[in-house]
Amino acid sequence: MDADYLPFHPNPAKPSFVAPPGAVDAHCHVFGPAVTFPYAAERKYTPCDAPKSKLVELRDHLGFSRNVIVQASCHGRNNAALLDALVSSNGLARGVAVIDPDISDIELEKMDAAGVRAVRFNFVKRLVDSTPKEIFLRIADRIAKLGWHIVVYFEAPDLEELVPFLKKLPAIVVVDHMGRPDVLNNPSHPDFQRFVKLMEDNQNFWTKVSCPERLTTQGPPYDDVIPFSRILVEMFPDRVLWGTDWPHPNMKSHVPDEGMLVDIIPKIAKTTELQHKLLVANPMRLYWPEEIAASSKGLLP
Ligand code: 0GY
Repeated sequence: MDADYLPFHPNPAKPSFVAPPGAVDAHCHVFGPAVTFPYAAERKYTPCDAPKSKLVELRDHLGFSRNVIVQASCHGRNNAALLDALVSSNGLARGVAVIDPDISDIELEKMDAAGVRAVRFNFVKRLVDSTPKEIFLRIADRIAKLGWHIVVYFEAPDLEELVPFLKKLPAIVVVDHMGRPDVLNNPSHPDFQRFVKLMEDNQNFWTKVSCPERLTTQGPPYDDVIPFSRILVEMFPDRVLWGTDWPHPNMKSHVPDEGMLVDIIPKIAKTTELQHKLLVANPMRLYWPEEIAASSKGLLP
């Protein structure tokens, strides 16, 4: 089965930036392999196989420790590849699943035991057919007792319409890729300012300062995206996450080098304190809170 976009980088650079110990890549995917985990019939693109073994190789190569693996639209609501990657991760990966509101309690508990900690609501029209908001609200209800959070993916022009719905969500809400600003506009543009205001007014909103490779219009090294990421890191230092977005589904303009993506981190988080929050403290609080609790009681080194 041929992928309909570029493959991931075969040989990414070793980054110059040394990530702090325990750094988390908080947005990445596993795809297939299709022979074991076939792609969804309703998918809008066919990805390149990107199995868990390759993700672990990349994590180690970049000097990171953990991954948050996000269910992508090409696997639909079948989370089998994600769950397989989580259970074989030795506790070093947590997951974001895509579920149906009628999923059984047993299924949900199995996902929780495997390491799922969130569900994803995808509003990007080129990726998914639209889901009625009532369905998303029912899903939010189903996950409440597990203490999971909600990851949302939308594009900047759609935010205005989504705000009333997003504000109803009774959990932490993590917005993928800074709400996908149009970086041809200045950060003072009303679309980006609407997103900043949402973060300012609602303490339960977090965001991933990720995906410069998708948002850029200039190409590597993505200098046109950096001001947007830096503003969010500096305004909301305790509510930002960072991820590679490996293996970069739907990239058609160029093949991102994850080593270069890591080297952008010190440009968007300028101090070691900001870097530690972005890469360690924040993702640990959201995805491995039990480890923080154990280490504060002296149960872990
Ligand atoms: C990403 C971005 C994309 C794809 C998906 O679920 C998906 O298929 O999220 C995209 O094409 O922008 O975060 O992987």
